[in-house]
Amino acid sequence: QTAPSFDLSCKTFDADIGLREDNTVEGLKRDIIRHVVSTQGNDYARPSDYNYYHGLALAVRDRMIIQWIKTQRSYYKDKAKRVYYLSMEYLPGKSLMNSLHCLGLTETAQQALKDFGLDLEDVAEVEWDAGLGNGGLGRLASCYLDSMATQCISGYGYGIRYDYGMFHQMIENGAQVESPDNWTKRGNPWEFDRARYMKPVNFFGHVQTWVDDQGRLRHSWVDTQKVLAMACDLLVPGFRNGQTINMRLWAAKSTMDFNLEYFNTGNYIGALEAKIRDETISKVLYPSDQKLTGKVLRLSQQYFFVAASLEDILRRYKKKHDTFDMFPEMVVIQLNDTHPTIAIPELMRILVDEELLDWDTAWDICTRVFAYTNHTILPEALETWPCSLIQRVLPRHMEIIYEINHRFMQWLDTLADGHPDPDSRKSRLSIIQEHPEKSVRMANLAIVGSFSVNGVAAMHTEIIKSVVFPEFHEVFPGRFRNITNGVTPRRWLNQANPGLTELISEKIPGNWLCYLDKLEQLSPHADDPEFRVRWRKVKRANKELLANYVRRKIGIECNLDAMFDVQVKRIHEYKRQLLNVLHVITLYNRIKANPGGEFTPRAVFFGGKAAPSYFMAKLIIRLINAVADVVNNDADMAGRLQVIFLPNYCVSQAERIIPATELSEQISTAGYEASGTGNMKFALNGALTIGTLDGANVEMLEEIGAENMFIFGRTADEIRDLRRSGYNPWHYCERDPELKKVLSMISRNVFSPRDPDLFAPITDSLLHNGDYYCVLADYRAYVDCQEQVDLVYRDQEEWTRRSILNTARMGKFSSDRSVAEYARDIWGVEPLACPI
Ligand code: IMP
Ligand code: B1N
Repeated sequence: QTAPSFDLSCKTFDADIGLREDNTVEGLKRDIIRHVVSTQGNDYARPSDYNYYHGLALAVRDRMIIQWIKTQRSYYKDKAKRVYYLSMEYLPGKSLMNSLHCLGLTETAQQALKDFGLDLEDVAEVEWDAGLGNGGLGRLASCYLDSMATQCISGYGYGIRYDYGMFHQMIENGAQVESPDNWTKRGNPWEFDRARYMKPVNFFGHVQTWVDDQGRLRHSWVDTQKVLAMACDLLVPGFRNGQTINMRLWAAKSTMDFNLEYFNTGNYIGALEAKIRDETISKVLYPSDQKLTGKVLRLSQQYFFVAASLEDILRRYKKKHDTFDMFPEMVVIQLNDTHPTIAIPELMRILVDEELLDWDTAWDICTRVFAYTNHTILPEALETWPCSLIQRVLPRHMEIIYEINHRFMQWLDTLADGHPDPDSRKSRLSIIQEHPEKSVRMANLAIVGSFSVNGVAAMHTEIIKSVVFPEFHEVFPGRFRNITNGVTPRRWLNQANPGLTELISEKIPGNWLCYLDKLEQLSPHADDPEFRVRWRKVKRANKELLANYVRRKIGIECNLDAMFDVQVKRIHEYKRQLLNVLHVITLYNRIKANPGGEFTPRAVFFGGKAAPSYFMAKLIIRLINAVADVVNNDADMAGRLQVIFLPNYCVSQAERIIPATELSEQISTAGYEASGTGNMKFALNGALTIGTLDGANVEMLEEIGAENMFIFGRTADEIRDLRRSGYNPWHYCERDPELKKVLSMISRNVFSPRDPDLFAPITDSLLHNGDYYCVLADYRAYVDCQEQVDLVYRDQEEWTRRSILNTARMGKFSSDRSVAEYARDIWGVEPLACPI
């Protein structure tokens, strides 16, 4: 191996900060070796890929921290308004390649590792995904941080540094098995622990009311139990713009370490037990997406990160301000769903109890600082917390919530809008719900306490305004708005699909990755047969890469000539993986019935995790694998139909799957998928979509055009009408022999020969329990639409033409556009002047 050489001639010196950056291959090599040897204590003659990964990551971080310092300083110099994004979840995935791309160091790193006899791709593979989120909501937060950094918006992400992220999924005998994701067990080179930012967070205790010597009524929260919040900073680089913003995650640390008394009383073991209990707060991410139960630990997590973040936000503000007059001009806090809503009473508590502002002034400040994003209308996902629970864990907050509600109810009384039944309206809008258990409705609290409420796609926002919160929309006109979600093209095109990026760059000059509307310039090339050939070649190469991965991971050989038909996302009844399975069985039956016939070959991929306690979702995984077993082992299917369940769907796996996909399945029951963001990633990478008129599919249709998408099924209104008029799934089954056959095969244990009735809960839910998500009602439309897909796929020229047009028309769905809309319409911030 090459010994590092020391070429001093190419150093740049940053006088301002006094740090040196050496971005030559030799400079990077020297830093890698330094970190492999000095930081990690290895003999650099025998390090592993992991050691090199770690060394390179630290060398990259060295460079990012310089940008970070400059960026943070510039906020102070420019007196920038700060945007705080509060989210319980983030899904950054792997950081190495993204950081290299952002810093413009990819080729340098490639060469540096090559000189050490290593391949950058292999080394990058070693990194463990940071999976601190469940799915779309967490990944959206990460895309938004990327766009804030890239567009020079003075943003910060705040969240929780879970020790265990999203569980690792394995499939054993067709069933999901979870194992803990100890993502930092080998260390995390990307983070800085800020042991000096240890903030105590209070829990339990009680409220003392007293009158101070100026005659003011005061409230003190006393006899609390304290847990310390330690800041861990993860750097988020912008794309080649010299900016790096901060994601600050809080880790719980016990105060016991600092409290010698506990040990001196002789209860050494007891004291350590208490320490472990305190530190469980940031131990693990709740793995249930969209269904929450009133668990003390979950509420504690929410308050823990909110309290620490708010204290940090106030500390930063107070550096430059003596009063709170300017607070709403300098600070805006975006609540990522209701999970951080306890921030509203917490800010009131600080302003009223600690800063001694009067209630009205404090409330005025609060309601000019908070903005709330709603991500779901599923009733089971709308958070409520029993008052008794809040009373116990956060007694002062419970009082404040009652006071907020009391004043809100009084304010409703002042509305002279001639409402026919103002009392029943009050009970619907109340922050407190009385039945079945007295509870706090977090969405109501978030709406009342924010100046802006936004949905995440046009259709979702309309549903919020007209179906879920119509009366709030009436009493707060102008508070509701839409910001359609987006995805970062840096990760989801440049990083995930270098082949396609290169091809696009040949046709579109300049920095189109940061101005994604420019993709429109591809449109004319859709008619160029030569370009189409090259477009297809890229897709084929990506399919090969995915096929190699599948072979490595699960030993299945994919048919490269088959259409790669993909549904990867959380397993949920409303997302209707079942509908897809019913189609697969239908294809199976058609091929069996006509073994000599001509069929468009398909490889149907599924991937996604089920919440560990979600029985139906786990059973759907078993059904997919059971069907795969039958299909993949039937000689008649060879070269025609394959079913592949890819275990452990996560961000880095998505980066492999999406570029290889030809058909993207976005088939949720209309009205239930708030937006979807996977839908955008697929179309951006040239997949054609089969989908319902749901979430952002509707806006994709507007951009891409109906002739270039496969839209089927009932609309949200039609679903509502169908239910209202008494939907009977039986009729659909009885009237449709193909459907009937598919369902009876499941019932007759064709897919569960050794486990009779295994799938009875599925057929029961479809046939006997009302088929809530209308799978059977949309079956025929879906199967017919899939026939259209097959036909078009046989015409590869036409398919490719549409594929190019899909990519060309996805410009709107860059998270840069979303973030620019948040900045303009909600945050009231302008992008800072970028240094580069
Ligand atoms: P914070 O904003 O206090 O969290 O500090 C983040 C970083 O910003 C610090 O590590 C400094 O690099 C920089 N910084 C903090 N305070 C100031 C200031 O008053 N002027 C300029 N830069 C600052
Ligand atoms: O948020 C995404 C949307 O694109 C998806 O359509 C939506 O389903 C998703 C509780 C959630 N909504 N709600 C959640 C996640 C975790 C949790 O504990 C709810 N996730 C979504 C981004 O807007």
